[in-house]
Amino acid sequence: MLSRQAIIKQIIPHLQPNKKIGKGCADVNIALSKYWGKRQVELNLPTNSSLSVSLPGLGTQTELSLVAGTEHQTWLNHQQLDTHNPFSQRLADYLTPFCPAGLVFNIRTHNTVPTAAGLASSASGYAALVLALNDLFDWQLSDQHLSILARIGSGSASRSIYNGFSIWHKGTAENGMDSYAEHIDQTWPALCIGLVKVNIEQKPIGSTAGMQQTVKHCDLYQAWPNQAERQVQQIHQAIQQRDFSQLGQLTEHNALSMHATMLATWPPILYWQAESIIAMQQVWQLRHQGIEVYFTMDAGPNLKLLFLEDNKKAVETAFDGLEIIQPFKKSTAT
Ligand code: 2P0
Repeated sequence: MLSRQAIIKQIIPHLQPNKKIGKGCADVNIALSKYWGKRQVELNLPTNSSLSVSLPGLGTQTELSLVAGTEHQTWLNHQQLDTHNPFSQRLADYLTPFCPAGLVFNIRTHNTVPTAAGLASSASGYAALVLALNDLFDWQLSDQHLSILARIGSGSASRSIYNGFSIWHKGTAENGMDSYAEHIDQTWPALCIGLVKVNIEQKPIGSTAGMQQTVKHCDLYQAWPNQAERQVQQIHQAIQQRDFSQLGQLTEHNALSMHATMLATWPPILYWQAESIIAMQQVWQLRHQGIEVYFTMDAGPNLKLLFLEDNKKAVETAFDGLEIIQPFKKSTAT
């Protein structure tokens, strides 16, 4: 099996910094067709391709520098983290192969993702980190290579190298060199994403462990990779044709199918809360009334709604305190 270190060595040309501080920033992304399951854990190689849209303004900004020392130093949102903190340890493990001998990284990272929004910051976090490394060392890597390095940090980060829509090809190679995301050259100014914040408490199980459990202990999981692969293609087509009904239906079906595999694993995994189900029923009720709105959900209880600008008022009225983002419109805040 190939190690992370071996792959990183293949991609990066050298370890001589070109400047004092390297900077990177990246947005979070919402998968419209989800990544759920790894065929190889060390390199985060997925069992299926996935497709996402990024949320401008919600993400991570990271600055990196090299200093003399023995342990990397991490600041998250202006607070220095203990080196034993799980966040700093995961970061340190990731960064070690990029570190010239005798030096350590000073990492200052700032999340602009409101924690209450239930959005995964590992996607924007590892993408911003890779962009900061590329800047610090002036490697001038291709987008594909940047995406591979981000994927090794966190699978969904492979998609956060880009703005807008992106597709992460699962690839088949053992070394994962064909498992990277690519930008989809399409915009959709009327597309709205609404963030329904149900609960911000700790998840019952992290997504990395949740995926592993589902792959190992769920008979229904066998059907998932084929369905996901098909839906990635169908969603891509719906985006190209600006067919919102297709996009919404496929996205909601994809999310519910992923959650069905979690429920059918043992012990079961359920990220939903009672309020999540109430929100789903509200969505279905709105559709019944002729307002086209769909939802998707990730490894948490919050819903992300999809609708078009024409229905913004109606959806806002139905969901109190909804945060709305229009990924392809210049001014996204509402
Ligand atoms: C996704 N999720 O496609 C799916 C849908 C959650 C549900 O990617 O282990 O943090 O770091 O590769 O990327 C969350 O998992 O997992 C995720 P790792 P990651 O967005």
